[in-house]
Formats: sequence, C-alpha cells, structure tokens
Amino acid sequence: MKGWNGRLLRIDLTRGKTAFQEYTGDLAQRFMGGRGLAVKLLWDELKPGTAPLGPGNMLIFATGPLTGFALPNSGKMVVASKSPLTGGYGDGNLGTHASVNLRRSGIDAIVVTGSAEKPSYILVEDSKAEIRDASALWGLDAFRAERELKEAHGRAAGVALIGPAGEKQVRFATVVSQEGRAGGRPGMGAVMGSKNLKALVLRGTRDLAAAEPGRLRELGREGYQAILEKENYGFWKRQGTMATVEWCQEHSTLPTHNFREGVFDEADAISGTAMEGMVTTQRGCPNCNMTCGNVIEDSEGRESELDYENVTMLGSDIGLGDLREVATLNRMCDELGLDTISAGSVIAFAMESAEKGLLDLDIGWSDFEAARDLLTDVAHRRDAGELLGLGVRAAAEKMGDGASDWAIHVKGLECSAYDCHLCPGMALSFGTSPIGAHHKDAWVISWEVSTGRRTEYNPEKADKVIEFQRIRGGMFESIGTCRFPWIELGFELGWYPRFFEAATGVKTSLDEMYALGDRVYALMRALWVREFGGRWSRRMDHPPRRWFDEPTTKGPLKGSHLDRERYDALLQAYYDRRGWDDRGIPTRATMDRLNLSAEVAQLERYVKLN
Ligand code: PTT
Ligand code: SF4
Repeated sequence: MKGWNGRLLRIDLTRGKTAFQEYTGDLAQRFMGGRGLAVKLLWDELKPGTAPLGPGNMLIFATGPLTGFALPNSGKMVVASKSPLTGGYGDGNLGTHASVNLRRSGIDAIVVTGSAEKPSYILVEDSKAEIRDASALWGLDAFRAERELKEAHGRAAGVALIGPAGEKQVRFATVVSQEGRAGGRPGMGAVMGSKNLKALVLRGTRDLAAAEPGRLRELGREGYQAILEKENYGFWKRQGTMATVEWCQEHSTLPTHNFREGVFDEADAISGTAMEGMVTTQRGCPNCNMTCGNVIEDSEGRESELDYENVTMLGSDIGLGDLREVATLNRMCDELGLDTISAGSVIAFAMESAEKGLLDLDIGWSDFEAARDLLTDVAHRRDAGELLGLGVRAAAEKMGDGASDWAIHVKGLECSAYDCHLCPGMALSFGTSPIGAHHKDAWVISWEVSTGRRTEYNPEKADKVIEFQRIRGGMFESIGTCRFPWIELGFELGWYPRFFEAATGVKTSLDEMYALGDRVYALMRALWVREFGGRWSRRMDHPPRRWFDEPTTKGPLKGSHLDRERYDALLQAYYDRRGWDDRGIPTRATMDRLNLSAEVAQLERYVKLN
C-alpha cells in the first residue's frame, strides 16, 4: 500500500504490551482512515455494552492517508472512543504535530485498550514503542506536562495529552496538544484518564511513501499557492473563526444566556473586530499556511488562543462581555483539559439553575470570578463540580424539578455555539450529528440564513445537511486534513481526489468519497443502535426542548421558536433520503448498497432491520 502505512500500533495497558499490526488494503479502501477507520475498529472489536470508563473501552488515534504529506492543512487526526458523556460513538479532530509524527513513525493509528496500574505515557520513536511511568506528570496541567515531556524527548516530539480534568474523568474532558489545540469533545480525555494514560509522545523521522511523489509535491505546491490567492485570505488571517461572532449577532443565532436568546447586548466587545486590536501572535496546526489560532493576552496576563466556539460559549452564553476575561476561562479549559463548549454550557446551566433556586451556588450571569472557580471545581470534581462534571444531561437528571428543560444538549453532548430558535436546518444538523450536538459535520447555518430561513422546513434542508455530512463528516474526517481551506476560503473540493490519488495511487472521485461518507455514517448509526438497543428512539435525533417551547424575547427575530411536528417531518425527510427507516436505523437494503452486508448480521442481534 502506498499513501497509507498499513500499520497499527496496539497498546494493551493492562498487560503492559505493545504490538505493531499490519492491516489490509481492503480495510483502507473501504474505510480510508481517521473517523472511517476508527468506527470500523470499534464496530469489530468493542464489546457492546462496554463501560466507557472501564478498561474494556478502546481509545483510537487515527490519521488519514493524507496526514503528514506536504499538502495543505494535513496535520489532523481523529481521536475516537465510546463516549462517557453520551454512551454512544464519540470522536474529535485534533490538529497537531503528534499526527505528523505518528505517520512518520510508520503507523496510521494507535489503538489503546486496558488500563495501566499507575500513571503512564506512551512513547513512540519510529518503530519503537514503550509504556513509560508518568507519575511525576500526574496532576500537572496540560501546558506544563507537555513542556516537561518535550524537555525530556526533544522539541520535535509531538505530544497529545490530558490535563487534570481528564485524570479525574470529567465526562467532557478533552485531549489537548500544543497549548491551544484540543479534540475529542465527548469525553475522549476522560477515557484517556480512565486508562491512567497521561500522554502520547511521538517522534517519527521516516519519509512517507507516496504512490506518485513528484506529482504529490507539485500538487502540494500548487495547492498552497491557490490558498494564498483566495480572496478572503487576508480577512481570514486577521479574524479566523472569530468573524462568526458578528455574523451570528446580525442573524440572531449567537448563543446567549444558556441559549435563551440569539442576540447579546455586548456582542461587539467579544467580536473578531474587538480581538483584532489585541492579537499578539498566531498559532496553528502543522502543514498549514492559513493558521487561525489568534492569541491574545488574557485578564491574568497570560496567552490564550481564541476561536469562535470558545469565545461565545464562555462569553455570550454565560452573559460575559469582557474578552480578556473570556480568554482567561478559555486558557483555563486548555490547561485543565476541559472542552470549552461543554464547559461554557455547564456554567450557563449552573447560572440558570442558581437563578431558579435549584442549585445552591453563588453564581449569577456574567460573574467571571464565580465561573472561574466553578471551572476549577469541575476539573477537580469537587463541590458542585462533582455533579456538573457529569455534563448537563446527567446533572439535570440528578437534580430533577424540571432542570432537564434548560439542559442544552443532544444525546448528552452539549450544543455548540449556534442558537437554532429559527434555524430548523441547523437544528437537524445538531439532531443527526453522529456524536451528539456538534456543528462539525453539517454547518448548514450560513446557507440556511442566506437562502431564506422562513421557508423553514423545506426538505431541501435535509438534502443540505446530508451533503455537508458527506463532505465534512465523511471525507474530511477520514482523509486527514482540515476542512477550513474549503469552507472558509473556497478552496475547491476537486483538489482532494487529486491529492488522494497522488498519495495512494487509487483513482477516485468526489462521488466515491461521498459514498464512503454514507458508509461511515451508517456504521456510526449502527454503533449507536447497538449500544442503545431497545432504548434507541428517533426522539434522540431531536434538538433541545428550549428551542421548541421557549420563544426568544429579544432582537429583530424575537418570538422565534421551532415547531416540533414540522421538525419531525423534516427529520423523516432526512431518514428517507439516507435510506434509514422511521426509527432512524439503516435498512437492510441500505446496508447492502453501502457495502456493509457483512455488518448486518451483528446489527440484527440488537435490532430487527427493515
Ligand atoms: C472541536 C471543537 C471546536 S470546533 C472548538 S473551536 W472550532 C472548540 N475548541 C476547543 C479548544 O480550543 N480548547 C478546548 N479546551 N476545547 C475546545 N472545544 C471545542 O472543540 C480546531 C479547528 C476548528 S476551531 C474547527 S471548527 C475545525 N474543526 C475541524 C474538524 O472538526 N475536522 C477537520 N477535518 N478539520 C477541522 N478544522 C478546524 O479545526 P473536536 P484543533 Mg478540535 C483550543 O476537537 O472535538 O472536534 O471539537 O481541533 O486542532 O483545535 O483545530 O470554531
Ligand atoms: Fe489548523 Fe486553522 Fe490551519 Fe485548519 S486553518 S489546519 S484549524 S491552523
């Protein structure tokens, strides 16, 4: 196989064993890499019903066939597992030198099982892999621990690790890298912590073998140049994802006060324009010439790398309009290893619960000091942090008294930063995202707003969600590159089959990549159904109750809310187009069409297929 290394590294932490394993071209071609490879490994090897934080769970770090080549934005890898936050399939995407080093060690993915007796880290240096003692690193924040590991193993090493929140198994703990990259929203950091695994340290020095090295070099050069020439490049470099704050405010979709509203009175103070005057430096992922990590000094004089999601969930959603204070909360999340989106949602949930007299905590909207203390308590699972560290769904269920009404999540994963009171298409995207309410698979909101959101429940919206899920959730998650060149600058999708062919020698087309996306989607859905069995229902594909039942009270679109019946009809249109039945489960014919016939027998042990 060219392009792929064709090798996995398996680590059994209980037995203290490491082993390299070759895998076949058939697996590579059917599931490509990244998310595709991860979901297939979980399907084949994870025992159904496994406790997410038990030694039986698998934690997978999977690159794609383009990761590490000198191609635009090729520094990504997927970290996947059964999620302790949702109980279903979970993953996240991390841009880091660890991905490139992994590939240059001659490996495509690392599969970790078991649980170490004492704190450990995994060191991979080309074809050498060992499990080392991490006792001295346990308890350190993610920035400090990464620095120590780089001191020990050299600046060239790539590190992916957890902070104290992962160690304490906070359900939305994430995996962190490079002091400002983070991936694995649905608790992949908690799974790492449950395995007593502090870090992966990777050093790879091999050249990656491409099928057509000369052509790949040339395509890479042309691709980078095309990105530089894109019209929006200058603006992107100035604001990155932060431009979305102004856009969301303008269109009443900025999450505010725990998603009660879509506009925030102090939006200007936390906008991309406000940030522009504060930026001290920029950071980013490897192999990228459009780096988007804008760093500012936070209210404590330390560096913090901002992104739209982080700033709104830790800003407008908790009523905080001071960008430097927001930056402090953001930096704390990276150090502690907490997902910013869920952390912001948990703080907002706590603020609303305290306001309603259901939580005995001295915390009000926009209270920075209280939010800062709560974040620390959540990361260490103490006081109110013990309960809130379970995420909003579980915390609300334990609290009772109607608290679930303002727990903003889908399938247990807190919603990312788009208020959907008047965006049924985006609500469908959250509802059908394969990991819970994350925007990464189908960010249809900008299309929806620009094409007249008042034609609200048009089935065309289901088509758009599927189209984006194929491209973003299928192709980009499996190929190993960042999607921003395409989505933000208009770098044409046609580049990717060309990159893929030069790397692997396998001729392909966008249609074939989309078919891969559909296959991966069907298998992720099958995993959910296998885990939930009789508890599975189409209601799990519904967005939070608040967007249906509590109209907004502010802004030009005040009074907006979703309609439950019409949403459900849109969901049915989505199922019909996917070839899923009215429970939201792929039919036998769909499984066959997607080359998943071999997986049917196992699925039928848990649910009868139509
Ligand atoms: C991603 C989610 C996002 S999506 C953001 S901001 W975004 C939040 N970032 C966090 C953070 O930072 N620190 C932290 N402690 N928690 C965080 N949680 C949130 O996590 C990220 C970029 C971004 S910034 C986005 S959209 C794009 N995502 C891509 C993707 O998913 N796939 C892909 N092929 N390319 C992508 N490119 C962009 O990458 P999750 P990163 Mg992230 C600090 O992890 O779990 O997928 O959730 O990876 O390397 O930081 O790059 O407005
Ligand atoms: Fe990473 Fe941003 Fe570059 Fe994408 S555009 S590869 S997220 S730095």
